[in-house]
Amino acid sequence: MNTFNKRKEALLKHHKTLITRKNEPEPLSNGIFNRWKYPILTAEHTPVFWRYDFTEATNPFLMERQGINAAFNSGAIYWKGKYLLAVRVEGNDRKSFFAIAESPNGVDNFRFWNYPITLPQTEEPDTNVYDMRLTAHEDGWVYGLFCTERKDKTLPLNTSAAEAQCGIARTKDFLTWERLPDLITHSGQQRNVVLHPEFVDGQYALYTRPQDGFISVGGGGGIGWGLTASMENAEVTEEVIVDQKVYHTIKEVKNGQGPAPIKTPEGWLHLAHGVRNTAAGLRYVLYVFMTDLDEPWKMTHAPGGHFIAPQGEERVGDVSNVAFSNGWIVNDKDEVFIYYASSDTRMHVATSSIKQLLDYAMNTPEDGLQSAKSVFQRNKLIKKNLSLSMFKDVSS
Ligand code: M1P
Repeated sequence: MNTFNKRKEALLKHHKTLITRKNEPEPLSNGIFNRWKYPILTAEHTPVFWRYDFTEATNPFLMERQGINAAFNSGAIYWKGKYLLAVRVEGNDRKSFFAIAESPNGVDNFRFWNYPITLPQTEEPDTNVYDMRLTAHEDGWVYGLFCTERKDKTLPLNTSAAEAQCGIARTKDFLTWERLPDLITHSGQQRNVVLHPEFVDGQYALYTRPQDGFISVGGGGGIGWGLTASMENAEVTEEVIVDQKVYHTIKEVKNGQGPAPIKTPEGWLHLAHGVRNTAAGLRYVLYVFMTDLDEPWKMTHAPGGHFIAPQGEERVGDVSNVAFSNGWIVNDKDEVFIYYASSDTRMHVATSSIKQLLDYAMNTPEDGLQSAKSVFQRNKLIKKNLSLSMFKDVSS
């Protein structure tokens, strides 16, 4: 067998082994969610025919002609009994695009559809697109809201100056997408915009993230809320802040809504990311909060601290120390599949249930904002536990 054929066989075998690998829950959970052992998607999970030219005459060394760098921040939806992710796939050229990967059980065997999503352009082409949030809206469409990034033309000499806005597309089959005009808001830039699944006062409702600059939210920030009469020419004229950034918390620098919230009998359950600064750079963690069923812009529960933080190998990647989520799924058994990416590199899943998440959201103490209050909260727990017979041998 020649080198080309040997390499071909090895590549196909490796890929098949990877994408069919059975996943398993980590043996010990924190009772809130179960992490699963293997990343569910990586760059290596993308089809080999996206990366290699398999014609020997044009690629005698069987080189990877168009490499993929990462597969991360994925929108998610439960669709006709399948778990679908709208994955942010990033090529070696640093351009992201969206591709659908589907799994029969939500935890392994994710397969990319043959072609990535061909996203129609507006009059002003996107330089880069990423982080699609999928919302099955009660109007009958599935909307994909994402960040569209373009060069900041006001700073022509600064080759890093960019502008982020919210791009909007919609579909009924995930194959054909209708592109709508970008969202207009009266904030400088927007990222992490998410469509609420229901009409509110007869209007579409959006979670926003007003920001002054491309990376820094500046004096703005927080998870905002605004209404628009139509998604065909979406415009939010007024944003109120649902959840603001707060000094010396996990969301001190900025925060952003994760996926669309889940409706529960107790209120809307939200997943979000919070960012703080450290000597080693920014640290992104996930947190949970709840808002009122009738007034989803009003916070009702705010469990303190992080819900998921990057751990172990998750801590390292292209942008290290990042946990980010823009997709979760509730199936017909009220099981919740939390899809999160680590360090802008790969996708993971953690599983939970509506009951567990509500218990967590409603019974975790809020951030007391002071060390002394944290000690007070912890002492309450310790005292309660030490009154149990199981701890009778613990010396004081
Ligand atoms: O690199 C970490 C994340 O940074 C951005 O999130 P935010 O706008 O909240 O800072 C996004 O670019 C996101 O894709 C990325 O994971």
